[in-house]
Amino acid sequence: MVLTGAGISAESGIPTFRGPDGLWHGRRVEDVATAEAVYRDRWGVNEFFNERRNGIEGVKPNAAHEALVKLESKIGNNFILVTQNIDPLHEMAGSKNLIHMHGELFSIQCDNCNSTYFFQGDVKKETPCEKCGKTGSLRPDVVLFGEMPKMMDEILYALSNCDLFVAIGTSGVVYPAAGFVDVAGRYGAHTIEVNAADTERSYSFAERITGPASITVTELVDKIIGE
Ligand code: BV8
Repeated sequence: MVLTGAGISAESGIPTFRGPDGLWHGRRVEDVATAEAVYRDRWGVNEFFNERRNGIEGVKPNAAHEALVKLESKIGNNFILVTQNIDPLHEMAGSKNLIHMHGELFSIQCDNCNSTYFFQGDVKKETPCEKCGKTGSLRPDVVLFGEMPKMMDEILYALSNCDLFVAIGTSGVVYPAAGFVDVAGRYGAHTIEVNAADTERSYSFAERITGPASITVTELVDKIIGE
């Protein structure tokens, strides 16, 4: 099982959350990434995600995304990829068995009819829901602080059954994802942290590989498939 965070997309040009050019710098998390913020300032939240949707124009997967596709093609359904990222780089690279536990940037949710659907461009107050036609009820289909991550049953099943758990490019500060290493380890998996730096959870991993993901993930995959 592989868990990825913003660090795997950094070399594709997408800013991470907690780095110097962090996405949340200059913006209070409480203002843009919480369930409560949607009720208090729906259009501020939509504006934040409009900017991110537009900022992703022309961004491409990097060697780390491609290495994970190579691993999946070698080991088939013994591979599962869970990402905290809402960018589409894993699927653009060709990953198949993929869970976006924090949702997807190009998916929109209507709080009037509860539908979710693919959406590009800006969500505005006057943008009608494609399904029910109502305006003023759209928000990103993204898991904000205080909201339930997606597909937790499938994730916990994979954690309790995997032999190898690899966390790539995540700072280990956001739960429940930051606690996955504990679950996998308790069920006997070997755990590897791949990151450019130390993290809050580094001490929990059996093995650590330090360096940029485009190099470290490529090398790790070649080692796993014996190339
Ligand atoms: C929930 C939306 C209940 C999408 C995000 C007190 C204690 C513990 C927990 C809590 C607490 N109070 C509240 C909580 C729960 C809370 C939480 O964890 N708060 C934290 C901050 C204390 N969590 C929640 O609310 C979650 N929901 O708990 O519901 C529940 C629990 C269990 C089961 C069911 C229900 C919801 C969390 C989701 C929040 N949504 N974002 C979006 O905006 O994209 S979180 C946001 O942070 C992103 O999703 C992101 O994925 C996530 C983590 O960030 P990272 O991906 O790790 O990115 P970051 O910038 O932090 O780090 C980048 C890393 O990459 C660094 O380590 C860097 O060194 C490395 N790197 C950089 N460049 C490279 C590199 N590595 C390799 N190569 C490179 N080139």
